[in-house]
Amino acid sequence: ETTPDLTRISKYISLILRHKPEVIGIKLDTHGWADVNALLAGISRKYPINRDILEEIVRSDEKQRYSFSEDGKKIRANQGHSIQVDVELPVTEPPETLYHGTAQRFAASIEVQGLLPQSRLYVHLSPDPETAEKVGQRHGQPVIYLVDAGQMHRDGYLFYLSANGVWLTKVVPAPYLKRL
Ligand code: HQG
Repeated sequence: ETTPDLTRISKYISLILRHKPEVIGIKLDTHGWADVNALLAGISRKYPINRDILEEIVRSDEKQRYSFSEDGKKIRANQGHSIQVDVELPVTEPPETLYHGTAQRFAASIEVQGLLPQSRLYVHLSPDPETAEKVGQRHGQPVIYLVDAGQMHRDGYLFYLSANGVWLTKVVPAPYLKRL
């Protein structure tokens, strides 16, 4: 379990590694990697941190949001980016059904437009309804959709599985959605 302080630092790391590396004046490479020493130097202007604390955050993260490179010199977010990076997600055959949790207030729009990636690179899908409910709760009164991933796959849509078990796809057209 991460302490509240580590959670705050982890949120800052998510901001940097997924959305705005410029807040600490660093750049991500094309595969989303940041230099660990540059990240530590940047974060330390705001929060006390060192390599051990960073390793503890990565190790204990309940969603396994980050990975170190094999040599330990680089770090990246496994998914969730809004900036254009290629984290080398493997194209993976999805299970027949995946789930998407969202808020009630988005339902009308989703049922017309389908699921769109909005500010992120992909639509995020969950492997089970319990996880989807947690994702939906972040936005308000949760609503869960069943995604006919098997049919999408047969129709040629690509699915990717992130290193931390989140399913990603570019869009989910409305006909593949069913409200749970
Ligand atoms: C909604 C968390 C209206 C969509 C989670 C969602 C996830 C539409 C919101 C990850 C729409 C975008 C991503 C449409 C989609 N009309 N609303 N046509 N299409 N939406 O946060 O999936 O803790 O970008 O339903 O666990 O909620 O950050 O996506 O409600 O894996 O690591 O637009 O973030 O992980 O919201 O969450 P988000 P998300 P972390």
